Amino acid sequence: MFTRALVRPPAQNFSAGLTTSTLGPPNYELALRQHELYCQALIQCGLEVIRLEADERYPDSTFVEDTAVIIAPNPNARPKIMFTRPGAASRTGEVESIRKSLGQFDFEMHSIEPPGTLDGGDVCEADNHFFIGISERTNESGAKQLARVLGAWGQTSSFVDIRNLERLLHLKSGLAYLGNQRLALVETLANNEMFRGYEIVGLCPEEEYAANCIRVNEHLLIAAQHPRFQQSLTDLGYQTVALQMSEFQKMDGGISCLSLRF
Ligand code: CIR
Repeated sequence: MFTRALVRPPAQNFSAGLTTSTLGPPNYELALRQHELYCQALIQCGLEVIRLEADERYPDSTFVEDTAVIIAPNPNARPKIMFTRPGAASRTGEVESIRKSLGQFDFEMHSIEPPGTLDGGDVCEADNHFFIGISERTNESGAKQLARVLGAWGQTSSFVDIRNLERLLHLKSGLAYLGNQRLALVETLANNEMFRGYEIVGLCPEEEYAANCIRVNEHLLIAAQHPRFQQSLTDLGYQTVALQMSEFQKMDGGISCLSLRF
């Protein structure tokens, strides 16, 4: 069960962030509205939402997920946090203010050290197992550092190399854990041996963007306008909350990237 989420609204210079998308520049006002609705959805899921100030020094700083990996294996254990070292040079400075904000909580804290790089978007927790993407942003050193710490915490992990899968910025651009040994997967990942043993909810190519969804307690937050995926989830009994994400999609961001949940 999650009880809190940390978020940061987009800054006015949001459109100056990194992107590979060809959807055009985001509309700042609309991005703010979509962000607010995202926060409301988290509240609806029972979370306290901790809102940081927008930070113009870092146009991508609304994507807070990339700065940390939070692990709370069981409600009685002290939660743990691995601060990342984001793989894009323009984003490395984002970690410091997140570290400060989370300093108020009683976390056991670790950090990825050079030469390691790791983005939180490459880390998918599936109960006690973690899939760690090796990507353009997360290198082997970063992945190994996280795996080592996870091992010490009694968690297992495996690496998924996505460097040759062009359309995936991060592992979680194409993969989500839905609970109950079930994964949402885009086609390019669906046949990967790594995911054998899981029940797979596949996404058709036109709806790939929706693979980035999050289970928040009893709800599943998904990107709106992906009817086939939403219907599959409803048929499986999930309570979905569909959110407009168009302005974040233009900057390569998805549902998971906009919060750190713990
Ligand atoms: C970036 O390229 O870093 C941002 N424009 C998007 C980051 C999205 N984050 C995520 O998927 N976890």
